[in-house]
Amino acid sequence: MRFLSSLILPAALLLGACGETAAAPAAGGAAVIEVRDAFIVEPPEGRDITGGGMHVSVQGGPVTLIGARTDAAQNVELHTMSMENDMMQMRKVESFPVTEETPLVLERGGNHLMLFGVGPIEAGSEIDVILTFTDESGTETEVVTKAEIVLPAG
Ligand SMILES: [Cu+2]
Repeated sequence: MRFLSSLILPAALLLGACGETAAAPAAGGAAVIEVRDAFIVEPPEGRDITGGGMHVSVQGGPVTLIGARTDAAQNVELHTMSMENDMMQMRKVESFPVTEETPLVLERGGNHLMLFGVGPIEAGSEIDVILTFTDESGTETEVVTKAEIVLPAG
């Protein structure tokens, strides 16, 4: 029952945020997605590009993260980060898989969200980030999560 109780909180947040049961399983018992620890890094002074991350897990079948958006940014992309020729390279991708065995971790220095055209956001505040997933049947599900604005590392 410990796992079940961990699912209740995000669902309750969703209900409060938008009145939709976005994290609830679709008809037919589809996957249940849990998003936690979402964050967006406060952009440096004078910049409107920044990164963010979160932890996404799923029960009941694999899903695919195919997009993210927020009122706080004009555009949000999914990026990978890897070492190529001794250089850290970021690359835009169309999606990230999430399975029961392998949760999706978006983080600084790894796979991440990249936000462009970011409006004024301050460390310590929270913004809604809307994530779009598809399941194996192609059904789209939106999950709204609260992302904390955090200070740049170092
Ligand atoms: Cu990036």
